[in-house]
Amino acid sequence: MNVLPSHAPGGNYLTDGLTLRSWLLTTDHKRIGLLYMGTILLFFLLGGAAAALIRFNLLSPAGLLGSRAAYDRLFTMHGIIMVWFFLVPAAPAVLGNFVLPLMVGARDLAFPRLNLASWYLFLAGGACVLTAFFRGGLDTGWTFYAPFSTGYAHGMVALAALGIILAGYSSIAGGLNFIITIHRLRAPGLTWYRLPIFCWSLYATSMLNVLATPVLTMVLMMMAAERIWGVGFFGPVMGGDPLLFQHLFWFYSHPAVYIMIMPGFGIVSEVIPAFASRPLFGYKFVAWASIAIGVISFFVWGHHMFVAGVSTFSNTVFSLLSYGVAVPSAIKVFNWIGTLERGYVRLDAPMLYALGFVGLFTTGGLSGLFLAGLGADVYLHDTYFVIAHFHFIMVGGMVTAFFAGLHFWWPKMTGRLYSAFWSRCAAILLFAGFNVTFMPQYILGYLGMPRRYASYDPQFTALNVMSTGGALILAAAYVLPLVYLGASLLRGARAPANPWGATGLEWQAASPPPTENFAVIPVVTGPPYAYPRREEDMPP
Ligand code: HEM
Ligand SMILES: [Cu+2]
Repeated sequence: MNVLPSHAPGGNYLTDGLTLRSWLLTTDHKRIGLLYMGTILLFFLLGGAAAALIRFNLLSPAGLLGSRAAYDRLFTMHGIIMVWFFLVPAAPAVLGNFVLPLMVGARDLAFPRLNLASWYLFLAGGACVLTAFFRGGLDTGWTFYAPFSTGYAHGMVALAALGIILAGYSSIAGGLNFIITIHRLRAPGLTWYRLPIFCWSLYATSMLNVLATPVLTMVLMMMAAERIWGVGFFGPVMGGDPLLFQHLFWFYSHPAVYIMIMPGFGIVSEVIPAFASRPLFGYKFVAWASIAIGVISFFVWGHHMFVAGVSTFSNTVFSLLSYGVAVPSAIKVFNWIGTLERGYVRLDAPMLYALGFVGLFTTGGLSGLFLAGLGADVYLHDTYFVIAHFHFIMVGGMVTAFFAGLHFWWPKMTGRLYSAFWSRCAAILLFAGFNVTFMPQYILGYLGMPRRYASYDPQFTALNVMSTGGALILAAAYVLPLVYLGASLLRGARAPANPWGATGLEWQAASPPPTENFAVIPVVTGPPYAYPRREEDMPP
C-alpha cells in the first residue's frame, strides 16, 4: 500500500488541494458529495421560494398574485425542482456519496470518474430547467400529462423535459456506481447481513433508479417528439392514447416515490439505534423490507389512474396491490418503535429529526391507505387530501430524514460540532411548522377543495390562511440550520472521530476523513449495530 500525503497528520480531504480546479475535477466521493450539497441547496431554496409564492397567492380566495397563468407556472416549477432536483437526488447524491464508501470500508466508489460525470450531467439538467423557468416557464404541472403537454400547454415544455432526462442519466449512473460498489468493494468480513441498513436502502434505491428511470426518459422523449413533430403517441386526434402516457409516467413515478423515501428509511435506521443505544430491532426484516418495497412498487402504478377511465377490474387489482406495499413499510415502523422500546434515548438533534420522521411518515402512509381504497379515492382524487398525503411523506418524511442524516454525519463531514441547543430548537420547530402547514390540507381535501387552482371558494379561507402561517414557521425551521451550521463551520468545536458513540465503519475514520478514507482497510468481525443488548451491558 502506498502512503499518500493525505495520511500525514492533520491532512484531510478538505485541505488536500485548495484550488477551484482541485474541486471541479475531483474524483473523491466526499468532495463530490459536497458539490452536490451546494447544488441541491440552491434548488431547495428556489423550489422553496416558489412554494412561498404559492402559499402567498392562496391567502385570499381570489388569489393574491392576480394571474392564473403565473400561478400555473409557479406550481409547475415548484414540483419539477423539488421532485427531480431535490427529493430524488438529495439523500443518495449528498449523503450516500459521502458515507457509502466509508460505511463499506472502501477508499472510494467503484467508478470515481463516472461519479464526477454524474454531477456534471445533473448540472447540465439543472441548467436546462432553470433556463426554461427564467425564459417564461411552463404550465404542465410536474406530471406533464398528455395530451395537454403535447398540444395545449404553454412555455418551454421540451427544454424542461430535456433537463429532467439529463438529471435522469445522472441518477442511473449514480445507481450503477452504488450497486457495483456494494457488490465489489465491501471490506473483508463485511457480509450482506453485516451491512448497515443505509447501505441496503441505497442498494434498493439504486435498483429502482436503474430499472425505472429509463421508462421516464422514454415517456418524456415521446412527449417531446409529439409536441415538436406531432407524432401521434398520446393525442386521440392523431390516433394516440392519452392513458398510455399515464401508464408509462406512473410506471416510473410510483417507484420514484420510493426512490425518494427509501434513503430516508435508511438514515433513520442508523440514527435510532445510535441514539437509543440499542441494536436495530429485526435487522433482517428491515433489510429485506427495502427489497420487498422495491419489487412491489413496480406493481401499483395504476392507483394513480383510478378515475382516468380504466376498467373496474384493473382498478380492483391495483387497489389490492397498493395495500400490499403498505406492509413492508409498516414492518419498518414497528421495528423502529421496537428499537426505541427500553432504549436509552438521547434526544440530540439527529434523533429529534428521526422521531419527527417516524411520526410524519406514518401519518402520510396511513392517509395513503384511504387513497388506495377505490370509493374514497373517487372522492379524494385531485383534492388537497392528495397534496397533504404526499407532502407528509416526502417533505415530512424525506426532507426531515435528510436533516436527520445531515445532523448525524455533519461532524464527520466537516470535523466541527454545531450548537446542541439551536439544532434541537430547529428540529422541534420543523415538526410544529410542518403540522400547522399540512394538517389543514387534509381537512381542505376532505371538504372538497381541488388542487392546482389559483382561486378557491371563500369557505376555505381560514384553513388556507392557517396553512400559509404554518409555512412561515416551516421556512424558519429550514433557514435556522443554515445559521448554526454556518456558525459551526466558522467557529464550531473540533469534532472527535466518533462524537455520538455510534457503530459503523465511517466513525472509525478521522473527522474529517483523510482523502483515501482509511490508511489500512478495516476488517469487520461482528454484526452491525453492536450496541448493548441488555441494561447490564450499558456502560456506567
Ligand atoms: C413511501 C411512501 C409514499 C410516497 C413517497 C407516496 C407519494 C405519493 C405522491 C407523490 C402522490 C401524488 C402524485 C401526484 O398526483 O402528484 C401520491 C398519491 C397516491 N398515493 Fe402515495 N405515497 C406513499 C405511500 C403510499 C401508500 C402506502 C399508499 C397506499 C397503500 C399510497 C397510495 C396513494 C394513492 C392511491 C395516490 C393517488 C391519489 C390520487 O391521485 O387520487 N401511497 N403518493
Ligand atoms: Cu403511487
